[in-house]
Amino acid sequence: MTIQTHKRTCSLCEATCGIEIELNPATEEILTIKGDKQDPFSRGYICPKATALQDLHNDPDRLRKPLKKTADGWQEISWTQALNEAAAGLRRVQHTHGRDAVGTYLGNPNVHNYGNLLFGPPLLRLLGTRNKFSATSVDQLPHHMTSYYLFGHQLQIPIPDIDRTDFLIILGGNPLASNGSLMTAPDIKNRLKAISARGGKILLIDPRRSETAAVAGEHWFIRPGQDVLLLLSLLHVFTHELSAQLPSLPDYIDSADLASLSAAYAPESTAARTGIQPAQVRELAAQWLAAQSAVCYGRMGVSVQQYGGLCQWLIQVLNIITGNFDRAGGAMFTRPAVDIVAVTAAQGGRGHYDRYRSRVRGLPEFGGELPVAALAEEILTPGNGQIRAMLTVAGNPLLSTPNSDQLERAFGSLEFMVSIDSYLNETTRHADLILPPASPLERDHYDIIFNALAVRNVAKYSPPLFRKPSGSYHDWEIFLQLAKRLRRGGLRQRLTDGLVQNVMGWLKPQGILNRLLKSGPYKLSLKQLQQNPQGLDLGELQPCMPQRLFTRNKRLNLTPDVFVQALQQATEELQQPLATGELLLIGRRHIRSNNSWLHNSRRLVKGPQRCTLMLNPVDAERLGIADGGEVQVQSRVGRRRVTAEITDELMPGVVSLPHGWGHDAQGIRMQEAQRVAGVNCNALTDDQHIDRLTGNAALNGVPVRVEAIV
Ligand SMILES: Nc1nc2c(c(=O)[nH]1)N[C@H]1C(S)=C(S)[C@@H](COP(=O)(O)OP(=O)(O)OC[C@H]3O[C@@H](n4cnc5c(=O)[nH]c(N)nc54)[C@H](O)[C@@H]3O)O[C@H]1N2
Ligand SMILES: Nc1nc2c(c(=O)[nH]1)N[C@H]1C(S)=C(S)[C@@H](COP(=O)(O)OP(=O)(O)OC[C@H]3O[C@@H](n4cnc5c(=O)[nH]c(N)nc54)[C@H](O)[C@@H]3O)O[C@H]1N2
Ligand code: SF4
Ligand SMILES: [Mo]
Repeated sequence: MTIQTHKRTCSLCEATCGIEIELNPATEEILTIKGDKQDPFSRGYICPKATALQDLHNDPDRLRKPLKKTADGWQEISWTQALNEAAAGLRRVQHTHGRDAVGTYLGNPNVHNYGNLLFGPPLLRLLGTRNKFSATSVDQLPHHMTSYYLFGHQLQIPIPDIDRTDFLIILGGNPLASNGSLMTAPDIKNRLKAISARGGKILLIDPRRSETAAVAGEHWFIRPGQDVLLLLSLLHVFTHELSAQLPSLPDYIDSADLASLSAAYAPESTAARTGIQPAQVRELAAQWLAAQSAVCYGRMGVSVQQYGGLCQWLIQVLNIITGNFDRAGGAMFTRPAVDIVAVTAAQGGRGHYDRYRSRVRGLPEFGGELPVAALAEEILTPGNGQIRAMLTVAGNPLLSTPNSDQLERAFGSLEFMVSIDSYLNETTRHADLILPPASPLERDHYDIIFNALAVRNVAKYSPPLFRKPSGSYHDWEIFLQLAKRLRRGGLRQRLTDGLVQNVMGWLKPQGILNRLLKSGPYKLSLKQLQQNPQGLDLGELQPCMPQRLFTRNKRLNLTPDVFVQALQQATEELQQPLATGELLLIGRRHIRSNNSWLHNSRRLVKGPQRCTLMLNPVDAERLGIADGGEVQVQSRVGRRRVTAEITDELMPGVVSLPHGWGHDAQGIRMQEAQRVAGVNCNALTDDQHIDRLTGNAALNGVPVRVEAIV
């Protein structure tokens, strides 16, 4: 048997590992999936999820044909019928109730699919609705807002230069499980170990002593949702006690009075809420300044909480005032081969905030999207602009966004819904039509976004492994087909849209990618990348300031009004003592799971049930809960039964449940996931518990009551 080897990038998470797939070309059977040792970035590393690419491809539950919901259940229909009916249904709702009557949700995998990134926006523009939602507002929205206001572009996100830093401070990230986020860094474990090996240090601050604690030299517990106070106390110590030691700021940076902003937050005044002692805060500040280089990195734990926006802003303020901005070992920017920041800046995509608000709760838009915590109420509340139809693409908001029981009611009440997805799952079961794209191994791959978030400048192109079956469509082709049917406006508008779509359809994603590469900073071409299937290393991150500031006045203002005002508004709340006796729910990720959609792979879900409620022995004893016992968890909005797992990994007063589980809905078609089921933790998270500044959901730090079930 001849064996064929195919090099590719794993598209499942942000780490972008190089893989080598061995297959029998005659039967198209995949024999092995291994790490590609020649990939200069991932150096042979992969995690157990990489093999799931094969499971996804072969999964009998993966949809191959469009499905239509009928009185007799789901029926396979032709693509022509499916596309016609999908477009007609969306158009009908918009015609009757106005453009905003169609809502859209774009899920996480869109960002891992460059065809979707390139062809999605024109489709959304055609729909012309303000009710656009995405996974951004259960995730990294505070980073975009910080980058927009500090650096002038929502995508100009500072990356911790972990390969060169001497001191890494991690707040609320668990890269050993997640493989890193907004920090594309394959083989993260060895990259982190290298910090200690060269005499550097890692401090992890997290309510859970997570997997990452094992490679960090030090771990401190912090009470969920209180990071903003720790950051303000650090700012206080720097500006009130160590100001003489702070380096002077470069000319292009404007800084208002940071000392007065943090005046009320001496470490003594915040310790009771954070659980971190004043001496620890001072020690951290001193070490931060003493380190040759240092960088603070905050991720899901601090982004997706009540003060996520303030946290991400303060983290960058601290990186900047300690002299660790735009320099080796600090917070730096990439210069990717497809310079997405520059390209979108030229097209007016720097971002914007609060140009309009959501209809019911008045939450601000960011970059043309509304916070997804407001989605259900926009569907359920009657009135002008009410959402009556949905289009979801590569998303499972019923498992991923807060207060899912309410969202379930909302989706159940829609007049029409279309989902572009490979599975009949918790969300798509509400659709009238499910349009499934070809398999991930049947398309080519380039990481437009994650190359821009990586700890080195890299570029790699993967051709498709398999030819897609005739008559099937990639997502981008589905978008084009829908767009063709949705074109409207005057004759001129229709002609322009038609022309754009024809050119795009003719170029295909590859053609557009080639042009983007050629116009990028390294003047690469698709051909060059094809000649280097293992990927190209384009070097370490380079200083680029102030040239790469996208602010209008080309200056970096450390204290934009929006943040200062949000801090002032939070003052009273931040100075109140905490409610006692309350348990706070936080999330958790596992290396063998990926958000809501890899649970149909047996090899990933096998073993003991991982969807457990972790709690500390002290709380377990107080509540009479036994390890492995059943408990009821209740929040303001929902209630679920789950198995308890007692562990001192968790800080007392904190409980943790992973998200993405709860595959027990009626009528879904994911055999393996249904067998494992688990519990939907977002039935407990609260759509009203948000970061008021950004509108991001606060999925961490949700107050819950836990009782043993006897
Ligand atoms: N409580 C709690 N909730 C959370 C989080 C948390 O930490 N705690 N994390 C949040 C975060 S960070 C995120 S990003 C979201 C993720 O939540 P979502 O945005 O809902 O994304 P996924 O759960 O990854 O759902 C992916 C869906 O896309 C489909 N899919 C996969 N690949 C493709 C493709 O190429 N094309 C198409 N058309 N479909 C595809 C899958 O079948 C699946 O239905 O969850 C959020 N929810
Ligand atoms: N295996 C796997 N990998 C993934 C994913 C996955 O589902 N599975 N999802 C991918 C996605 S979409 C994303 S966005 C990334 C996320 O990447 P990470 O942010 O690294 O992921 P989490 O594991 O959610 O880490 C959040 C950490 O914050 C802690 N935490 C919770 N609340 C607080 C708090 O209030 N303060 C502080 N300081 N810490 C807190 C939690 O205990 C947890 O350790 O992972 C990506 N990679
Ligand atoms: S860490 Fe795992 S899931 Fe993520 S890209 Fe690498 S192999 Fe794929
Ligand atoms: Mo995410």
